[in-house]
Amino acid sequence: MIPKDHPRYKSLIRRERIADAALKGIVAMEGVGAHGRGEAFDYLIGEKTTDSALLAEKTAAALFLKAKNPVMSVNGNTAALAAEEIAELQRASGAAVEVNLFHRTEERVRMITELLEDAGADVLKGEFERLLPLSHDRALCLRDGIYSCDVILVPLEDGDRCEALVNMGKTVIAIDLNPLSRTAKTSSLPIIDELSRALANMTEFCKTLSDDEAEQLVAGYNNRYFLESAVKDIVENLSNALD
Ligand code: PTJ
Repeated sequence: MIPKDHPRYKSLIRRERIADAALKGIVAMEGVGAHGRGEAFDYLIGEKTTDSALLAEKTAAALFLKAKNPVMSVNGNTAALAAEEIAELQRASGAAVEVNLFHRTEERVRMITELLEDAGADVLKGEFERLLPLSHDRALCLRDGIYSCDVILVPLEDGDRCEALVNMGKTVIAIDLNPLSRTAKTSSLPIIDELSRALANMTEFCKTLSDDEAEQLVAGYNNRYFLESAVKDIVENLSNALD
């Protein structure tokens, strides 16, 4: 039992969720390691949403609102940590939700779909086809979902598919605490923030952004700015860490 007054309560709850979901097989064992890397970067960034990450989240909301076919791609870690936040963002943005896994088994797809549906999300179903130019199972997707979307949110992604999706002409929004990852670097818009914080902020912006504001944000964003700002924030945070 983690006491609510523990200074790192939220982080410990997230770790507990990942551990429980790994025991059930929802999170891949490799996902436990991926979570640890995320935790380390969150520590470096100060376990808070930076100003530039907030701007990235606002821009991501604008991209969702302006998209024709926005999709959220959900893996095991994302479902375990933020099924409710995914459902809320879906309600606020109208984006579709599709399960896409690196360590894919039909059993995991079923469990993750169930977890998302229990949280209130509407999950796309149908015949998964090998439609993405990749040699692993992340290639499997739905023709009317990820394959035909124009804007896609990829939380906690691996670099390969991110690059493939960008090469297919899609606008790819990544959520990844590591600004040095290939995913963050190759995405159209990197959100360098913790998953549940990022999703909650995107939902708020989807509810409040005006059409004009959304149009302006979509017209003028720059991947490099968000990467550089995150690295600067980490350096600054580290240089004050022992004060
Ligand atoms: O469920 P599956 O089978 O699709 O597998 C999912 C994992 C996460 C195992 C798979 O996509 C993977 O191996 O991912 P990577 O290449 O380890 O990348 C995950 C990235 O997410 C890393 O750069 C982490 O720093 C980052 N990350 C981890 N937890 C969080 C995070 N970023 C934001 N919020 C987090 N909570």
